[in-house]
Amino acid sequence: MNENNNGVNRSVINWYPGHMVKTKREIEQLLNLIDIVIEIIDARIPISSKNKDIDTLVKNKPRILAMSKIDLCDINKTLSFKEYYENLGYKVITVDLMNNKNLDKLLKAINDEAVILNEKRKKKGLKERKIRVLVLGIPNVGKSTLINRLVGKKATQVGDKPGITKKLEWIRINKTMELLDTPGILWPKLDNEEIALNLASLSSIKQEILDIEQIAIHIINKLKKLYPLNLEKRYNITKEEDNQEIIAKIAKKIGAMKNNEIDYDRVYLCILKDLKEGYLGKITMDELK
Ligand SMILES: Nc1nc2c(ncn2[C@@H]2O[C@H](COP(=O)(O)OP(=O)(O)OP(=O)(O)O)[C@@H](O)[C@H]2O)c(=O)[nH]1
Ligand SMILES: [Mg+2]
Repeated sequence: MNENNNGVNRSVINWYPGHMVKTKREIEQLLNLIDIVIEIIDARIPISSKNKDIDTLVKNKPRILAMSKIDLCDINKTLSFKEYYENLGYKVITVDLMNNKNLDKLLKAINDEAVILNEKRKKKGLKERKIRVLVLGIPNVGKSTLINRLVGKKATQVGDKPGITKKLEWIRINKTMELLDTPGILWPKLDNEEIALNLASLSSIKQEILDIEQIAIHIINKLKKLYPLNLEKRYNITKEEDNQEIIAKIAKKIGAMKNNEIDYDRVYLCILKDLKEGYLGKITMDELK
């Protein structure tokens, strides 16, 4: 069993799905229609889920950085990351899209931009028009969920796996606002193993791209380092135990045994599910240096 994260096969994660290339090209072509960009990152991995290519893509359009899933993150760390991004010049809003938390702040920020836009139009003698908002981010961060929340019904498909949204789609929110939903986009080379494993741990890349054992061990190692008490609480194991022992204990606890042998895949899947669904506590996997 691999106890560290060095075993990720670089050639496997050196990948770039064709639809992401297409999406980026289509966004570039539409950019002059856009008034404001909402970039969404996952508050549990605020560094790993930030696609730096988006800076180049959206140039100097007004931008809001939304940190999603704050119902699942370590909120004190999230506040430090919020400050970190604010110091870099971003307007940051943290949101919980399950409980509609801070959606009002997001709406206000968009409306403020709409006022500026229409004042400029008025001065030029032009009629008021709807503000056009581009929603961007890596897969599975909640772009479509955000749009559904703002529109107040299921206007676009969502799901807990990457790649649910397949094409660009305009959605009218109300008389004054339209949002463009987009497929998640990543960068061409996932060459940072830590980041790749974080993304796989939280389903922003397909789990199958990496080895499930490595993802599960990565999660255990993270918890040992950052949240040992959560590990103890969920599985009754301590950070001193080695990973082989830990896997065996979890297997026993959840009954993942086949002919007296550990059903490893079931254990690994259980660890991933527990992390994603919050049974391992409210966690933030990235650290501020
Ligand atoms: N707990 C929690 N879950 C969320 C939140 N926002 C989104 N989700 C869940 O995250 C999953 C992904 O949401 P989507 O809206 O489909 O994500 P997306 O960014 O559109 O993903 P792609 O279309 O694949 O790029 C869904 O299962 C949502 O229910 C949130 O704030 N909190
Ligand atoms: Mg989507």
